Amino acid sequence: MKITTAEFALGAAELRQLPKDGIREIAFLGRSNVGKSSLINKLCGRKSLARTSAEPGKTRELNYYLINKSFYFVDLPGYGYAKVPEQIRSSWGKTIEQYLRGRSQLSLVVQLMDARHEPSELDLMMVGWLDYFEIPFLIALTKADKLPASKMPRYLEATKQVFARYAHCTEVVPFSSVTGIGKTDVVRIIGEHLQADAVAARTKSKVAKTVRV
Ligand SMILES: Nc1nc2c(ncn2[C@@H]2O[C@H](COP(=O)(O)OP(=O)(O)OP(=O)(O)O)[C@@H](O)[C@H]2O)c(=O)[nH]1
Ligand SMILES: [Mg+2]
Repeated sequence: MKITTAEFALGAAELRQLPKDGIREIAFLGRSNVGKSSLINKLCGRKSLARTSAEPGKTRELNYYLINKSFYFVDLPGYGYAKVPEQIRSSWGKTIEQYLRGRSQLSLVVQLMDARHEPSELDLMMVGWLDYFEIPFLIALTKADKLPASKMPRYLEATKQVFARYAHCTEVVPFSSVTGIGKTDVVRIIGEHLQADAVAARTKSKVAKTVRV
């Protein structure tokens, strides 16, 4: 798959504002400032499609981008930003949880983690939760440009081992929105998921027709 077009579609503060068009979605999840918006921009080859900032907590809505006029990228609000008041934090949590659990058109979650640090407790909670609810996810290790290249192979091996126990973790990919490392892999994996979903949907509709006859 190649990403040829990307356009902002809408920003939703509440779930009732989400699109009702049934188009497939790829959601980007991770703590505040981990690089979600930068990763979306890099995948789309655009500098400022998704707003990025050195100040954490920038993305506060679920921001939808229509890709190739056929599926959405959903930039989710980051979690774990301490300066956000507790009340808002818990309502964000609820919104994200409801979105992830209830969104039938969700095809894949791209879970971002900082390549320089061990996964945080919140990261591991999130991943365990995705796995429990059988939501397929890909792990993108962001800011990989800040990790010395000589350390990368061993680090990647160790990280893959940590996540091997999650049945719904498809792959672990180092990523950098500065150098573009990992871009081809992430786009390929997303394309494969969308393809598999399309095949599953066709099979389902054939079965439904057969049953009806
Ligand atoms: N060196 C380096 N910096 C990065 C990379 N990705 C993001 N950054 C920087 O990290 C900061 C946060 O990036 P964002 O893309 O805004 O992060 P976010 O996850 O969308 O943050 P929130 O919207 O607050 O949840 C910015 O200063 C980016 O320039 C990367 O791959 N390498
Ligand atoms: Mg953002």
